[in-house]
Amino acid sequence: MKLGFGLYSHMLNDEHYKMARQLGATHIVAHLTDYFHKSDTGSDDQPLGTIDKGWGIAKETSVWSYEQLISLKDEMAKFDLELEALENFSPAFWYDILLDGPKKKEQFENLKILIRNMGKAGIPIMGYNFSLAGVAARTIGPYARGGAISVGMEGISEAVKAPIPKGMVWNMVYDENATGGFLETITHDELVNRYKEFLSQLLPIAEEAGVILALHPDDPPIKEMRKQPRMGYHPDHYKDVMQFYNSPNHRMELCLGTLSEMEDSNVYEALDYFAKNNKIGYIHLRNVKGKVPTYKESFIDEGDMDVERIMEILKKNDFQGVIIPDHAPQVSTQTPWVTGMAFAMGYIKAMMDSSKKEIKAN
Ligand SMILES: [Mn+2]
Repeated sequence: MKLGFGLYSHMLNDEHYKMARQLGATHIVAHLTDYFHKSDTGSDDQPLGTIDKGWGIAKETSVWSYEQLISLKDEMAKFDLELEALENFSPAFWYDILLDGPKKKEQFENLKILIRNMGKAGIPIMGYNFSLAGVAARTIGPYARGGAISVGMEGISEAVKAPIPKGMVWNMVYDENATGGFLETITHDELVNRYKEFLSQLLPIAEEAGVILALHPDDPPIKEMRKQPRMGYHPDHYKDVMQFYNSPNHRMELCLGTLSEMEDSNVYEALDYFAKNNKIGYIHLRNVKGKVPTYKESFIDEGDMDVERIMEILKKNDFQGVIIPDHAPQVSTQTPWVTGMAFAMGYIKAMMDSSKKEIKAN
């Protein structure tokens, strides 16, 4: 296993590459689309999206080019960092794939170009979340140790039930001028059909290009969010989803915090299953207390999940992929996000290093 670090698009620069390397990362997961309001929490370095009217505007007009990707990869290579994955398509690239709209065909062709560009640039994994509502309706508060600010859910709030306005998908606005009210509610079967079409269009290309498509589970994992179905809200649902198109290039962007939030879930059993069946693209690791609809994100060492046990399972299954810390509570300093992430990195690195040591009997 390898330690990575996720960087948001405004952090894709030398300063943050140095930071990631100094904190022990050898690999980077890069977001090329930012999806948050910096002002959310009064902290300039805190990428936490909590505003239900949307996290921002999807501005990209064309998919990321080979030149753009290779220069990104080369830039971080100067700091001994490998670009392991891109996380999230810009909603502007694929809103009509998610919504079954008129530009679907054109958008599939563009995503194919993107996957081929990634293959050519040698970027192994594309992470995404096939979801209409995306991450939504979380609350924010002093939930973690010592009153550190983190996110969570406090029951089924009005925000959970608020329908999605037209012109928005996956918590981002792709058309500022859209009118006509709200997205129509679709059935779970309809969502599954859209995802199956996505797989049948893109997986053959991904296989050819040597790129892994990695699906993030819906977060928060509840049956219905903003009047739209979720692909799944239990680890077993995602075992089935992986079988929609069983290919070594179809895997999970396995978010252990999300699995832990799921009702009646056993995160260890699920992790063992996905690891054993080679269904992990890369891992998001964070800790959490409680399960939906009432849970709080915690520091990595204080939640429900035993990180040492996570490492044992990964070691037993000889997991060779990358683990990145997911979100972390903010620590009260000048740089709340950086400090929170640095704490998570240190803890994960120690657990990882210790799991790699052979235990010798006397
Ligand atoms: Mn995650």
